[in-house]
Amino acid sequence: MMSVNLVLKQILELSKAPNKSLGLVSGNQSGDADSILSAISYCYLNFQYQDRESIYLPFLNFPKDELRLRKDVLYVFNKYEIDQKYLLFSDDLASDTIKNFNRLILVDHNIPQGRLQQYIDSVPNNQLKITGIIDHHEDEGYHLNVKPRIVLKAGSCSSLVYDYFKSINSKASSDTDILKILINPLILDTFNMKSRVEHLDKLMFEDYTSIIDEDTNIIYEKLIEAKNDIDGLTFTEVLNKDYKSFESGNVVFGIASIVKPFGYVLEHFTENEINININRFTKSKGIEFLVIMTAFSEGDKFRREIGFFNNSGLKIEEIKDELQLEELDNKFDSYKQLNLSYSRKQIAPLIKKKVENWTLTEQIT
Ligand SMILES: [Mn+2]
Repeated sequence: MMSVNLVLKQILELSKAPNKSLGLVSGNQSGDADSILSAISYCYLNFQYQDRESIYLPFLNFPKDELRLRKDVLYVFNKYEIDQKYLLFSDDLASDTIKNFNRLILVDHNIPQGRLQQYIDSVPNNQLKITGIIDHHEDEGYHLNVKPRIVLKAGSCSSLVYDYFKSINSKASSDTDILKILINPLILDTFNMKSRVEHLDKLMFEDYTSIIDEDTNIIYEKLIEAKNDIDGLTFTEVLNKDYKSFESGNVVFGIASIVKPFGYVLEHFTENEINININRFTKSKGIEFLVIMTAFSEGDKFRREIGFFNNSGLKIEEIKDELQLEELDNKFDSYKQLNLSYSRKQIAPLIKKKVENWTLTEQIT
């Protein structure tokens, strides 16, 4: 067993002792590799290099049975023998265990999201207070006095987590076991250090590769292969794999990111199947409309597409030029997105601005 798993096990056991000061480290609701591995790394690094008295458990903000959709994360878990039984999931919010936690660190987002947010808003007298934030998304400007509060541009949030602990205790930088895990979200999020790479990511990459004796091209290939594997998933599972909802004024909408082009989706699922599942999905998520973004490679070219579903009122014309949209030849309201620099991080705020003044009447018509 690798030491990361041993530490996770030990942390979970310690959390059951009475009178412990307990904290959760939560990744964002999409629950991608960056979120999950940043949360795990935070808990591990805190225990090993900062403070054994305050116990932090990794919290994955989605139901446990949806972990199987993240095949890249499962690949890392298998490779380094990380056992999911030492992690908490959104299902645990309903249990008594969570009631004993009073501190919440957000990684890979800076305001609570999804089920965790619902828990905080709806459970009376819950003691969970946000005490720290480490994130690389747009700063929403809340919880300004928490410590740490690191919201910086970086290709991967995991770089910020590692850098934070390294600055507290330089011994962290010779911990091969955690570095082997941290290199995965970094090379996934930066497409093997080819895109969205910031200065800090470069420094972290140097640290990792100075002690990891593995070809990073091969690590990347294996991760992408696992991540892009959607065989055996239903269309709803494909949507759930990397999904986020956003709120703006009266409107809640969702954006699902998928790793295959619309052409592939239409080869694998019938039009009817897609329509029925999208209707169910939008109802179950309580959203007004759904945006599906696709990102994939064609030969050595990176491509993006975007589609709008149940978009009662969102005017594509208003965003068409900025995103450089070109209509795709299928029955859906879907486009090639020639402006490749816009990922979900930029598109969500753009759509939020367009829908923030919607009134109820406009939503209905
Ligand atoms: Mn991230």
